[in-house]
Amino acid sequence: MIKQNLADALNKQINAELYSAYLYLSMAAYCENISLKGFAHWMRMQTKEEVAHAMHMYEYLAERGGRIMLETIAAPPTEWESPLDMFTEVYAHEQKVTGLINDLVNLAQDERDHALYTFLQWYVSEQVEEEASADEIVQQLKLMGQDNPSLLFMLDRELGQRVFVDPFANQA
Ligand code: OFO
Repeated sequence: MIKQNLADALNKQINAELYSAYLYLSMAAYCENISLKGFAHWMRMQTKEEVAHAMHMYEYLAERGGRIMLETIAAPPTEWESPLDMFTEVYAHEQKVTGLINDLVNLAQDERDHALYTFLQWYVSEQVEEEASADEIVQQLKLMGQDNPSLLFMLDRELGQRVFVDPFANQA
């Protein structure tokens, strides 16, 4: 059975992953409103991914005999100045989540919970990808500059192609 302080920390992270889902869904809604349907699609796929991250932790905590405690999910912001402003926030948010995952890994190590430590390694690698994909889009938007509707339209089409692949599909 998992120690109580580790169960508490995992519950907090489940909440953080669900907040990420809520934040990205709010960003999707903003993009719908400014007619960037491809950006909105990308954000909805990201929302699904965050829910998958939360559910994977939920299932793990249940498997380890921990009590799952769902708490209030904070309200996300609803407006951004531009797609660049929004993706800059995505990047900053993912850096913050990386910090939270690293804190969890440190705690698992301190408590000598090797199973949890191993479980968390997937999230450590995932955060590298999460940061890289957000940063790539920030850089594209910066290169494009302000007031370049045709390039923005092209990026919107590209982001609209994103396909959600359940990262845990092959796990029971
Ligand atoms: Fe769950 O990786 Fe983003 O927040």
